[in-house]
Amino acid sequence: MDKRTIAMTIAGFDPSGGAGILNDIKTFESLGVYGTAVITALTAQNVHDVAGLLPVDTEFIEKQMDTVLEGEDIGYAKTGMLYSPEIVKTIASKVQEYKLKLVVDPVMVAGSGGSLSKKDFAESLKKDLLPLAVLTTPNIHEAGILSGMKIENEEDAVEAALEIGKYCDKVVVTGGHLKGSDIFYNSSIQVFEGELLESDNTHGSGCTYSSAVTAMLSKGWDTGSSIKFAGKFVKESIRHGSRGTLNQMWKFEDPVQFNLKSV
Ligand code: PXL
Repeated sequence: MDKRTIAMTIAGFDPSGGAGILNDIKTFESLGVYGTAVITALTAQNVHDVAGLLPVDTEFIEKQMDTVLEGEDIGYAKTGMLYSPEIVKTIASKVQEYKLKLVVDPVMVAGSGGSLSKKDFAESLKKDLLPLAVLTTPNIHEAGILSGMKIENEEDAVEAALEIGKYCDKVVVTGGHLKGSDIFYNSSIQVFEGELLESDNTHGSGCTYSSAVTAMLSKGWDTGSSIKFAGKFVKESIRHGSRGTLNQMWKFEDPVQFNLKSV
């Protein structure tokens, strides 16, 4: 049997299991990708509240990356919660050192509304990390902050994607908070129509989305197909979930078949 593709998530730890690194690993695993995980911060939280946050010191983040990357051949990595400009800069230097192909999920706030980032974080992402990334996956709140624009409809989301596209090669503004369509910028704009689900079951949906895109890219899919697939995958995991997108994911009989059938 061929060895499975290995990907890396660089993100925060949500002990309630719904978001962050645990979500990323479950998503990778369910799509047949072996996940490695570098932790940037511990949090104490549940779906209602972020009660505590403890960033990992940057030297120890470097040590985690060096130790894993010296031993494994890893092409794609994704970032989630990076918390501070110092952590952003640390990751940027390691991405260059190891020539990682990077997907940036610009996490700033938890689904519960609790902050997961420090002052000046968005500026640092734009300056230091987005220029190194192959793709960034903001929701409309994150796209609003990164673009400095107010996003109220799909036309606004297109403008924001174009603005963020000045910093990052490819951008997808995810549609979960608009009418459900994903706005993809890749030198020109494409709109991937989606349906909007009414659900409280969305804790971790951004993590599931960005991890699913990263998993498919690391399996060799092109970016357009990977984001179309991730859109469908996240909707199914919201539909089938409870208390978070991934709780029921293991009910999919055959994730590999799911992925072939659904794109
Ligand atoms: O969904 C964004 C997110 C990312 N990373 C961590 C989180 C959350 C949301 O709660 O806790 C660690």
